[in-house]
Amino acid sequence: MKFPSEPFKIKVVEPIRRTTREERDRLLRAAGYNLFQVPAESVYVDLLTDSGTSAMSDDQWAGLMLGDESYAGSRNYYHLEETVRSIFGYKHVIPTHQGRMAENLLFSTVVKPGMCVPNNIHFDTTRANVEHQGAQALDVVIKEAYDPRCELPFKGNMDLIRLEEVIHREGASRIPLAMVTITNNSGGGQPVSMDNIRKTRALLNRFGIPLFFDACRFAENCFFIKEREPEFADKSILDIARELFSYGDGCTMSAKKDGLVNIGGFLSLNDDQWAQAITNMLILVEGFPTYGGLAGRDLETMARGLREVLDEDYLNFRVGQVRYLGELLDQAGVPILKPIGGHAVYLNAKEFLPHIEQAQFPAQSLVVALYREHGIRGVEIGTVMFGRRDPATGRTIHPELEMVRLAIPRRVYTNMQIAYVAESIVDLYRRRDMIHGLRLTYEAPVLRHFTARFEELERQPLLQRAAS
Ligand code: P71
Repeated sequence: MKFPSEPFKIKVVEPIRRTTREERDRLLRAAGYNLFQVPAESVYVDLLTDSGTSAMSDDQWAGLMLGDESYAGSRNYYHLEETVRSIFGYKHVIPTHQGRMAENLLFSTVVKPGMCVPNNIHFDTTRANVEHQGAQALDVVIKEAYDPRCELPFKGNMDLIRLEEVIHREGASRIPLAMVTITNNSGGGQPVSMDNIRKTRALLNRFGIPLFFDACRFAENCFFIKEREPEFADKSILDIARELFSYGDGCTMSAKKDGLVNIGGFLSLNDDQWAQAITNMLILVEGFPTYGGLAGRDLETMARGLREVLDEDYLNFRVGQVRYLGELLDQAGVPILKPIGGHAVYLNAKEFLPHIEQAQFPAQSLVVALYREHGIRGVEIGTVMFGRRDPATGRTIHPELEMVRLAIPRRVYTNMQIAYVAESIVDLYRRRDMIHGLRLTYEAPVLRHFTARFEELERQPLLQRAAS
């Protein structure tokens, strides 16, 4: 397989520091073995998230100086509005400071208690914002999405049979909208096919239910459509995006991903009444409609980023770099979620550390070991993030997938640094027997992963464990 090299050269550099193992061990103890509590300056390669961590282009930085900081009617807003309309095609463009505010505004306007919102898989902020309205967030992705070994080209697809069942069961009047997350972050950054989107639209049309996209990684999804759906092989990413969004009634967007900016988002939709109610709420909580919680310069970098992200050389490199990391690991026998997603490689911690049972947090243990041994920070997507306590028994219900996500920031690390990451993980895999489980010592009542604290368990000899 051939991997694309970087379609850019580096004009500004940000030094990063290498630390010693002793230093990292000390930092881990102080952080209660929670990587969210470790200072970023002590991380060598930071793969915690691809959100808000992109490197902007010289054109975007030049755009910063053209920020029009007028309270009302900033020219940068008009530029953003025109750009969003030309790609997404919806009538109203409502800027927000990031994605979750777009979700909050949309759901607080149209979702009422007792309703439900289906999605392929809700991202945690989307789920939390739906539930905050007293409604139910339902995941209706195809069942193969939960099998890390199953290789399907569009593992983010909606399960249309289950979606129809949900509509019959709940009643269309209780479903104010359905969502599709592109790409499907919680399911491994997997794309949704145009075919599946067309069919989802047709199904929802029969019941008069609007369709919204959670569009954070839309360009990466469109790249996969071009690569994997023959009908689109000769189409531009822009044309694919236009067709995809034409099947929806609106979208929420965290521009911190495919907007190639460090902060920003928007909500875009066709419905005049919804837009008016949302705008009224926006003024109350976020800001005037031509800046939505951002500076004029931020709007300008977002407009420019949205154009840049459609560039095929960029996307080929971007998706190729993630694939490069995945393939290096796969070739060395490291268990990863397949196929390799658009923005991250996901390590399958259950298979990586079969000697650590799920109650002892194998994915978190792996995140800790990766940082201590090699200065690399990933994020746990497993029992710490998604484990739920059964209110009846007080016992933890473990999620099906127990993973470590290595999210690659856009245009930030060179392929040599990616090779370093692969080498480090292969080294860790060879020495995996030395990794211990963890014990939870503190958890907050909601979103516990950010502040949880742990202690390391003493290693139990394998024989003793087998006997116990
Ligand atoms: C990611 C994030 C950022 C994040 C958020 C919460 C905890 C840890 C990391 C954010 C998303 C997303 C999707 C599909 C909406 C948001 C919210 N992802 N939808 O993956 O992936 O956007 O952060 O701008 O509010 O690390 P926001």
